[in-house]
Amino acid sequence: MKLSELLKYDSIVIQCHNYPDADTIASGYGLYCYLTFHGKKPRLIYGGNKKISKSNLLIMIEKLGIPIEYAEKLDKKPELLITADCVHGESNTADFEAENYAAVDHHASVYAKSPMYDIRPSYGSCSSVIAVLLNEAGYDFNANEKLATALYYGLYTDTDEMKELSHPADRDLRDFAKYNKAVFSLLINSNLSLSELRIAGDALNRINCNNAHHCAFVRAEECDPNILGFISDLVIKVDSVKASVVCCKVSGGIKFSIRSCVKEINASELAEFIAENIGSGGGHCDKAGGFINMRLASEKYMKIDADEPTEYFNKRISEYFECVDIIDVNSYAPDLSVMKIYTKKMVTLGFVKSTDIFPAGTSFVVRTLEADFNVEADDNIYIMIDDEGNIYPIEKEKFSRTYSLSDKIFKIDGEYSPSIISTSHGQRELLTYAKSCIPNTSSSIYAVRLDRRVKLYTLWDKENYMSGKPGDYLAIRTDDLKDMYIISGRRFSKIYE
Ligand SMILES: [Mn+2]
Repeated sequence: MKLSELLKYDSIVIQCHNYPDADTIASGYGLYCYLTFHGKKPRLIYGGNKKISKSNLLIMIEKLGIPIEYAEKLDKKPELLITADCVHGESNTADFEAENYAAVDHHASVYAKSPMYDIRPSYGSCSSVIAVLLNEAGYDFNANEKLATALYYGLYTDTDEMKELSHPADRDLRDFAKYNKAVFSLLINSNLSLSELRIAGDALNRINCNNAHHCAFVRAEECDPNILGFISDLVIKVDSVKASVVCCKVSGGIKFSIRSCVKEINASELAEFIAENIGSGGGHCDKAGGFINMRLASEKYMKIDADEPTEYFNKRISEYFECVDIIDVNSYAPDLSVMKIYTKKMVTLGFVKSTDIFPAGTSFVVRTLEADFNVEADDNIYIMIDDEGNIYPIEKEKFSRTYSLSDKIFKIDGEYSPSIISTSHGQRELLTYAKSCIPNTSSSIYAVRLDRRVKLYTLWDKENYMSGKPGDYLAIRTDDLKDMYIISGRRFSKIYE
């Protein structure tokens, strides 16, 4: 969605979710600032049966001058109702009638069907979605320090103090928001109330550790989700605990936080697995978080009790550990008789000579959907870019051997175009420097479709495994049977034949 689409309406109401948190307030405020800048007079409201009382939120509203109001009903049906960090129809969103509905959110929802809905479940916070939309609309949120502080704090609280950032847009907001440090420091030191500390204490008394997998599970009573990370960080320090999952009910569903301290358990993967089909999850290999949407769960006929979801979590955690094959290329003998040979299609790729961006010796970061990579500019180092925006470095000599220049246009068909970040020049698009190339010869692989989850330890990375899900492919290069990798089902059909 483009924010400018909202400007054709005059009577506009922006709605935050019930029991507002910092992320919904910041997101609503971002929309409010954009619309007022364009001469509109929107109202910023929230409903539900409880007014904001948490001290950090009261400070946020006061210090940042956020004109949010509590509304039980609307006197007049607005032309447009925009929900921020929630969607009309969800149980955490008070039901206000409007002629048209729009939404900006980062929670998977069954109600995501209108063209004016922009829902991005891979983002760690709705504030990051708003930051992207504002930038695209040419509105510089950093010119408004209060708004920049609100968005930064929204991201901070929704990603457990920036530990569960899942999308490059989250990292962009973390790195580039020009927030007020004094206000931010006041906010982060008013996050917990005494009653929440007691909830954490009670939850810790109920800790349940699965001895076979060394995975601890803790359920906290309904509370502000910022308590989850606090509990997880304590639990993971226990000697017999290798991974911890902590959850609590929030309005509309269940939020959870995961920690892992061993390479065999990838927290982000476990979060995705727990929320598969009924919500969203993600983060890093050691820290991750997720959300289960109760409406989605009931639509999929999953019986989960939001007040006592222990049974569901225990079942999912056991499945995560038990229904998986572990493959280590060093000891694995593939059965080639069940695999077929496929050839790679001749796709156009992009490449950038690193010294075309910066003088040799300069360090910079390349940010992609997957991760941030450190690169040092060097005449010998090229950066390859594939059609989905993934990058990898390659030496000049290997590049010349494998690829030929092409005059075809190279495009990225993905949700984030990689960027380069340096202390001296800030952030720029990597694509502005890219040229096109195609592989010299087409390579072939053996491949088989997976019907179980797989953890694959490859030749080139002994620390981290590649995860495969049913529907993905296990691939082996025909010229090197030790070179195995996993390709997603979608990508496989795109690049192999
Ligand atoms: Mn949020």
